[in-house]
Amino acid sequence: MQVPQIALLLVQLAVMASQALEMGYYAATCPDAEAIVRQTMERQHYNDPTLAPAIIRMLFHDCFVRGCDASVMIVPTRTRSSERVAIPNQTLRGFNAVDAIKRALESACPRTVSCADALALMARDAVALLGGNPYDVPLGRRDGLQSNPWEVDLPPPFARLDDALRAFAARGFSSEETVVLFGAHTVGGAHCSSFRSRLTNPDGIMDERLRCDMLDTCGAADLPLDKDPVPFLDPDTPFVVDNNYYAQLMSNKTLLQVDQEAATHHATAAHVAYYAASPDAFMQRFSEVMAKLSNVGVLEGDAGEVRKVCSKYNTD
Ligand code: HEM
Ligand SMILES: *[C@@H]1O[C@H](CO)[C@@H](O)[C@H](O)[C@H]1NC(C)=O
Ligand SMILES: CC(=O)N[C@H]1CO[C@H](CO)[C@@H](O)[C@@H]1O
Repeated sequence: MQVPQIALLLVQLAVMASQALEMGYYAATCPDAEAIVRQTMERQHYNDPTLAPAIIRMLFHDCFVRGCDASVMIVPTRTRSSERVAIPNQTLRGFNAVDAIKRALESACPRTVSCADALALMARDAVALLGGNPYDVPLGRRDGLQSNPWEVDLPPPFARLDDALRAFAARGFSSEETVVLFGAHTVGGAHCSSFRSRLTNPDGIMDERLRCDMLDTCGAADLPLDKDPVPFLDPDTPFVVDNNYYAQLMSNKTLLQVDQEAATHHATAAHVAYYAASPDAFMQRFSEVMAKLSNVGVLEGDAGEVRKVCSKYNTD
């Protein structure tokens, strides 16, 4: 190879490297970024323990649609719709916490830390605040310039597991990794609307005692979202990342239909049984797969922008 070609190759490699997510990405431009996120998350967590689960879910909804680019945060305007108009968004929470953290980041280092990086860090801190294992989050994500309701193709709670597994495979997740991510349902709650049909039309699987309890809590009739009760997904330890979820699946005591199917499906049953029996393995894999989730389809380098306010593009 001729010298100029080698030089060109080296330049290309350097460009590629500079565009990959990296640890310490803000070391020079915003050295306190991670500490600011962590401290704000801690403060908010002590006021409202339901925030951390909501942030973990927000990361999932962001990363599965157009990649982890903060597209989930855009508020629709009169002239432009956004992902937040789509059905699954309607139970997302935690946007105020994102705004508060972004304000703190902006006052320390204006126009530097992307909303996508802020959410990835918030989710990591949420996992730790709920007792999960810490994990590294390489940074350098950019915020997207698109957010379209018609692109929100998240599986619904009554999806067939095969369809859900396909949706996860399309983003690079194996069946095992999908089972591990489902373990996030060891924290937080679900509106009755996401499982009421299992109460009123018994599927013969849901534990009868749980079904009767939930029928008491939820009622048989549909309610508007703001009136609909939100039982915990894991009522024993709703704010602890642990492997309880898998034992609940195996004893038919889980709320969401798609989760329940994982206990018996040929591609997932063995993983469910393994994680039900192996708490340490679950804790470790959960953090690893959350880290992987945080990197799905990220924008890097000069792509997109660094939003000033997470709910709006910098220019309309
Ligand atoms: C097939 C895949 C999935 C389906 C169908 C699904 C569905 C749901 C539904 C219906 C709820 C209740 C929302 C509400 O009514 O407020 C929920 C809650 C939740 N989901 Fe999932 N989910 C899936 C995968 C995931 C993944 C991969 C994660 C994260 C890694 C996740 C994290 C959460 C968390 C933490 C909550 C509790 C949220 C809160 O307390 O506000 N879910 N999910
Ligand atoms: C769960 O439900 C299935 C299907 O009805 C049944 O075969 C199984 O025995 C149940 N398991 C437990 C632990 O109740
Ligand atoms: C949390 C959130 O932004 N929810 C929105 C989801 O979409 C509906 C319908 O457009 C809005 O009314 C909600 O505000």
